[in-house]
Formats: sequence, C-alpha cells, structure tokens
Amino acid sequence: QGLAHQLKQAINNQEFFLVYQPIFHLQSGMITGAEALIRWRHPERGVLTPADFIPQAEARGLIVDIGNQVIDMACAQVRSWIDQGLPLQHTSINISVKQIENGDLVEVIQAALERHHVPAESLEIEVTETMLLQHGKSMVAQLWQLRQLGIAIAIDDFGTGYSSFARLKNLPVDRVKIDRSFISELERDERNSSIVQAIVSLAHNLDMVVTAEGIESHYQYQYMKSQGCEAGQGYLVSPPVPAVKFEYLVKQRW
Ligand code: G
Ligand code: G
Ligand code: MN
Ligand code: NA
Repeated sequence: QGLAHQLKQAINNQEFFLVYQPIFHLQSGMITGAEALIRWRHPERGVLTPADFIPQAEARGLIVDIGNQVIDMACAQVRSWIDQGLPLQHTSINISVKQIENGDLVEVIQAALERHHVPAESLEIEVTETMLLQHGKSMVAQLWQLRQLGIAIAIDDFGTGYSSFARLKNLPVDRVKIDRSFISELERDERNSSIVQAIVSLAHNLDMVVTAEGIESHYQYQYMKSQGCEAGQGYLVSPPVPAVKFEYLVKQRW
C-alpha cells in the first residue's frame, strides 16, 4: 500500500506523536522552552522522522490534518507542563505553508488553546524564512492575527533564505532562529562569525530575540553567548526527547 494511504490511516489511528527538544537560555543554562517535533509510529517500519513523510503529506494534502493533530497534542502537553509547575516560557510548533494557505490556522489554534485552557503566550509558531519570502498578504495577515492573540512567532532556519531585514521589520516576528549550518561552521570558517554577529545585531535592533540552532560544542555555546544571543538549541544539551525525558532535563537544570 502506498504512503498516502498509510498516512490517512495514521491520521485516523493517531499514530503521530511529538518529541521535544530543549531550548536553553545561554546566560543561565536553564531550559526555558521546547520545540515540538513530529514522529510517526509506523505499524511496520517503526518510528519515522519528518523527512520520511512530511513532503508526501504536503504533496497529498494531508499535512493540514496532521498539523491540526500536532497543534492539539502540543497544547495538551503545554497544559500538563503548566499543571506540573514547569517554568517554561514557550513551546514552539512547526507550521507548514499549506496550513497557512488553508486559511483556518488562526481558528484551529485558538480552538486548541481554549480546549486545553492554555494561554496563547505559552505557544510559539515557527515558520521558515523561505515561507515568509514566498508568501503574500494573506499569510502576513494571519501571522498578525496570531500575534494579536498573544502567540509568539519565530523564523526558523534563518540565514538560508536571503530575506532582507527591511522586509522583516514589517512582519510580526518575535524570534529569529539562526540556521544550524552557520553554527556548525563557526570554528571552521571565520566568515560565519561575521554572519552570525550581523544577524544577532540586526535582530536586536528590530526587538527580536535570537536562538542559535544546532549547538553541539562548548565553543559554539560560549561563542553565541558572547555575541549576546539569548537562547540555544542543540545536541550539546539534548536531542529531541519524549515529554517525560524533557521534564527530567528541565528539572535537572532548574
Ligand atoms: O526532528 P527532525 O530533525 O527530524 O525534524 C526535521 C524537520 O521537520 C524540522 O526542521 C521541521 O521543519 C520539520 N517538522 C518537525 N515537526 C514538524 C511538524 O509538526 N510539522 C511540520 N510541518 N514540520 C515539522
Ligand atoms: O528545521 P528545524 O529547526 O525545525 O529542525 C529541528 C531539527 O534539527 C531537530 O528535529 C533535530 O533533529 C535537528 N537538530 C537539533 N539539534 C541539532 C544539532 O545539534 N545538530 C544537528 N545536526 N541537528 C540538530
Ligand atoms: Mn523548527
Ligand atoms: Na531550523
């Protein structure tokens, strides 16, 4: 049976689940946020990662249903973390451009927040820089609506899309996530340090906070901290993990 058919079954059988990667405050080392990342517990093939199925789900028009489940699962998890008293500032979810094109993203998110009694301020959405570059008025309008609800907006994979900061300043963006390709090359190529410095300083001038993705070494951690970058994410602290492991990590670094 084809993947599209299996994906439909997976939606009906709720075979998707979320893992969470810690986002840490570089100054204190505390975990202050999470990025929710989808996984598929495939009945025969085991656990699959987004690269194995997200492109097909997008091509077959199934990403909206899947994305709706992601929003619901993430809100349920955030509610549980609030109830446990975990000191998290934000949990972010990745949004596909198709979810925005579908037109009901604002309503879907608002309904999920209400269903789980989650304050909008606890949620962040991640859109890629490429999405922002390619899409027009309707997308920007929806982002403003989400921002008005209190949801934070992050630009994922920043630096790979060649967006101009002139354009960024007119968008409701709260956070820039520097793509991990720049972080991983920091030690090897001097020019990446300049790029990273420029991104941090321009983001700060636009009142945005910065997260460095893919921090794998102490050097990278210290370097980004010295540049005034607020937050980091990467294997140095933890890969994406199940919720229970995530809670343990938060408490360990509290
Ligand atoms: O966890 P992993 O490194 O395999 O994730 C790879 C990519 O898959 C992420 O960078 C992200 O862009 C995408 N992704 C992860 N979770 C989701 C999700 O829930 N929805 C969408 N649309 N993309 C996701
Ligand atoms: O594109 P997006 O930022 O949403 O992707 C997040 C994904 O990046 C995670 O799912 C994870 O698999 C991957 N990732 C996170 N931290 C690291 C890291 O330190 N090194 C590498 N190589 N990949 C990472
Ligand atoms: Mn992301
Ligand atoms: Na990224």
